Amino acid sequence: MRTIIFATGNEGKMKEIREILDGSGWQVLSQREAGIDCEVEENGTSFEENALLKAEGIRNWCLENGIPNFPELNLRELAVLADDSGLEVDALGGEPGIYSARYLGHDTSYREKNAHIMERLDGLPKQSRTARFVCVIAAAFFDGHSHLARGAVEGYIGWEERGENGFGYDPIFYLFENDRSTAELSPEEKNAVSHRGKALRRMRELLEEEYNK
Ligand code: ITT
Repeated sequence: MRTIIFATGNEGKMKEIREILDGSGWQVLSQREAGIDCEVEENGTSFEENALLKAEGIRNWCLENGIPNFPELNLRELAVLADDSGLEVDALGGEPGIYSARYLGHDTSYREKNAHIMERLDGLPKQSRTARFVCVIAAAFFDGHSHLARGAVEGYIGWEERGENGFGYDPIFYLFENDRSTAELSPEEKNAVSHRGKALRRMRELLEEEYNK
């Protein structure tokens, strides 16, 4: 069976990744399940650069240390994937963008981050509150090559937090089609339209081509 190790420490992302790859027939391991104790510095200047830094950083760590909890895995049958994603708010010049996780500091709660973004948009009408979620997935293989896939979903920043699903900025990110926040969507509804769903479905096609070569 093909195995994918997902290089993320974010449980919200990991849950969605499993839902979207469900039925692929691939074994999907989180970095923690694989026993990989390595944190990669995200010092790139784009989602693409950071996704590649994470995937290649973990791939390189595995080349040196193996896969601690799965020593029997054949590295040639393995890909390391990483997701770099974030929220771009047009009225804020694209902020927080690649700094979404670090916005106002890593330890600041999303309740505060979300409140701060809504405060900065105070007084702006709906058409000036446009924003998008962006996700870039990188896949790093053990022979040194890699693939990238990008997905985005357009929406606007609402006036209040709504919904209990999802994570991070979901409660303030609303879709134009139905004026619902992505935290109000069921997991299936969010994955069908989301940046991560789009990027990961594209990456799944790339991996299938790769494996059928
Ligand atoms: P890893 O690097 O370990 O994967 P991270 O949370 O640091 O985890 P990123 O650097 O890619 O990941 O930061 C992405 C941030 O963007 C994330 O923490 C959320 O704040 C936000 N974000 C991304 N996708 C989101 C989504 O689907 N819903 C809500 N917020 C999202």
